[in-house]
Amino acid sequence: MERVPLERKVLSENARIAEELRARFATHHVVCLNLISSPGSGKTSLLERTLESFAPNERVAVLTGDIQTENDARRLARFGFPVKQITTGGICHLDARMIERALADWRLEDMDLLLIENVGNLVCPSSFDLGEAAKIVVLSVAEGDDKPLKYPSIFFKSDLLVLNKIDLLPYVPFDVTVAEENARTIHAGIQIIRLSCLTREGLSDWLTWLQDRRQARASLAASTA
Ligand SMILES: Nc1nc2c(ncn2[C@@H]2O[C@H](COP(=O)(O)OP(=O)(O)O)[C@@H](O)[C@H]2O)c(=O)[nH]1
Ligand SMILES: [Mg+2]
Repeated sequence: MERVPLERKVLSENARIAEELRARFATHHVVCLNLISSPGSGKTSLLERTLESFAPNERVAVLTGDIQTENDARRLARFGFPVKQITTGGICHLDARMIERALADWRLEDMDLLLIENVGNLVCPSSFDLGEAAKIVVLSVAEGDDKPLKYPSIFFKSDLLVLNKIDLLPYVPFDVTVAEENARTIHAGIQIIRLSCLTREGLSDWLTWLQDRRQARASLAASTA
C-alpha cells in the first residue's frame, strides 16, 4: 500500500539530482552516455573496444556499475583513462546520487565524454535518469529477438540499440530483421547498429555515432560561447 508513494518520492528525488547533473554536463560540454543491458550482453567489451580505439589525449572517463566486484573497472583501467567502479551492494541499478558521488573528485573540465556502464539489468536502470544525454541499450543475439517487446521501457527510452555478438548469428536462432522490427515497434526512431566486439565488425559505425554526438555537443558549445 505504501509502496507507490515511496517509489514516486525516490524517483522525483532522483530526477532532481539528475537535472543538476545534466546542467553541470551542459556547462562543461560533457556528453554523458548511459549504457544499459542484461548481464553479459557486452557493455564492458564495447567500452574496451571503444577505449582502445582512442588516442591517449582523448578527454574520456568511465563509470562502471555492478552489484559486486571491481572486475569491470580493472578491465577498463588498462587503457589509461580515468575509470571508477560504483559497487551498489545489491541495488539493481545506478541512480543519480551514485553518479554525483562518483564525480565528486573528478573535474568535468577535464573530460568531454563520460561513459557510464549501468548494472546489468534490462528493467530497473530504465527508471533512473542519470543526467545522461542519451541511453544506449545493448542487446546480444544470444538473448532472443523478442526482448524489445518483453522489456519495452528501455527500448522506448534509448536513442540507440547496439545489437552485439553478430559473430554468433550462424549458431543461434535469432532473426535480426525481427529484432529490429520489434525495437522499432516500441520506438520508431531508435537508431540501430549491428556489431561484434569479438571480430570488430560494425565497430566503426559505433565510433562514428559516438563522434557525431561529441561533435554535435562541441558545435552547440561553440554557438553559445
Ligand atoms: N562471441 C562474442 N562474445 C562477446 C562479444 N562481446 C562480448 N562477448 C563476451 O560476452 C561475455 C560478456 O561480456 P561483457 O562485456 O562482460 O558483458 P557485460 O556484462 O554486458 O559487461 C564475455 O565473455 C565477452 O567476451 C561478441 O561480440 N561476440
Ligand atoms: Mg560489465
